[in-house]
Parts: sequence; structure tokens; C-alpha cells
Amino acid sequence: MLFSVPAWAADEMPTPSFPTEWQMGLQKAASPVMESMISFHNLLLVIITAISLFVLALLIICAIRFNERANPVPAKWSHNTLIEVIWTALPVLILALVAVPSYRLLYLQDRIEQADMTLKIVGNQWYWSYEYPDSEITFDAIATPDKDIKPGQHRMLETDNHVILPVDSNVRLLMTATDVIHAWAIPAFGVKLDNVPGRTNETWVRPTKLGRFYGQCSELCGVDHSFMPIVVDVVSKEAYTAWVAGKKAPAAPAEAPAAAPPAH
Ligand SMILES: [Cu+2]
Repeated sequence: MLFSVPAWAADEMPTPSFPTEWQMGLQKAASPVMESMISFHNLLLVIITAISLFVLALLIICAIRFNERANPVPAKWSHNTLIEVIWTALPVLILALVAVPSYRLLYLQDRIEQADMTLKIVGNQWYWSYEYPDSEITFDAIATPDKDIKPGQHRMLETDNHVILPVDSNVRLLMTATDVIHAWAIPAFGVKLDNVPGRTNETWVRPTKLGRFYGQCSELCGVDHSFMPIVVDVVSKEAYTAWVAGKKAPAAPAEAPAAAPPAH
């Protein structure tokens, strides 16, 4: 099977979410799930920072006020009902505070009721196969070897064929594998799910930004695990429809023969 890179998916696509040097925090969100993940992450960061500082303060107070020199005759009392109720109830409240958004996020990621389209993702040692069951499109995506990386491209992250998704559409993601467990992951989408042979896992994404998004196989799957990059081009709905039409009509001009396929 020969597939060309469509003209509008040429090398100059923007990358709204990409790791940068000295980056703090997570990649920029490009889906509602990732936005929720980032706000949950920020909430947790506040809570754990406050707890850590509080415990550190207690330790410092104990070390200064109650060391042998400062406090030669220690008090003998034990038990204090009020403080024991507080240090039991407060952690429970904090855990409840964390649990509510945590479960909400878990169920948000789980599945989408009203999907506009379906993308089936199959992990193989060591490349990805993609199927668009609604449009009967199937192709493989093979990592671009270092020698073929062009200026501006990203080593170990490029593939010969790209996943094309329409912007602002609910995409059901079905994941499976043919050999061992892989995991399809795009940080900007907040998607990371195991591709398990013999079963189908489901999640979803609603890409909210146009551009090119990168991911990698995230389950150690063998010797070429690190050579299973993922490239997703999020395009306008019109461009997506044109791409599907081009794939369906084998003789269409958009289906010009690809350049020499990478040696694999
Ligand atoms: Cu893999």
C-alpha cells in the first residue's frame, strides 16, 4: 500500500503542544480531557505543597521548641480528644476533596456517548496500524529512520503516514494489539491507554486545536518499543472530508505515488 502525505499535511504544520527545554508542567492541552487533567494536576499541586509545608513547619517547631536543651523537662500527658478528632477528620476531608474531581475525570476519560467518528488503533511490534471503520480506510504508520529526518522534523517522533483527525469532533478511540501490550499515548490529548491483544479498550478524544501532535508507545513492548512514534494531524472538518474522499478514490489526483517508502 502506498499512501502519499497530502499537500495540506506538509511539513509546515504548527505544533501547538510540544516539549520545550526547561519546560515546567505538562504539555499544553489540546482536548477537554487534557484541560481537566491539567486543572486537576494544579489542584493536587496546591494540596500537596500545603501539606508538605505544614509537616515541615511542625518538624521545625518540634526540633526547635522541644529539643533537650530548650525543653529539659518534657510534659507527661498523653491523648487529646480534640486534636485527635482533627487529625483524623482533616485528612478524610482532604481525600474526599481529591476524590470528587478524580472520579469525575476518570469517568470523563472513559467513553463518549455521541461519537462523530471512530478510529481503531492497533499496536504491532513495532508500528501502529490505523483503521477508520466509518470510511473503510486502513494504513500503517512506520517510524521515520534517523537518516531520513529532514530539517525541522523531530528525531524518533516522525512516521511515514499520519493519523488525520477533524478538529472539534468527538473521536471514539478503540485500541487493541496483535502481539504484545502497547499503549497509544498523546500527551496533548490526555490519552494514554493500553492496547491489549485479544481485547478492545475504549477512550475518546475531541481535538480542539489545529496542528500536529506527537506521541509515543508508552508500554514497554520489546526491542523497538522506542521506535513506535505517533503523529496526529488535526485538520479542519473540510480538509478531513477531502482527505477521506482522496483515500477512497484510488485514482484521484491526491493519491499521487508516495516517495520511496522508508527501508523497513
Ligand atoms: Cu509498543
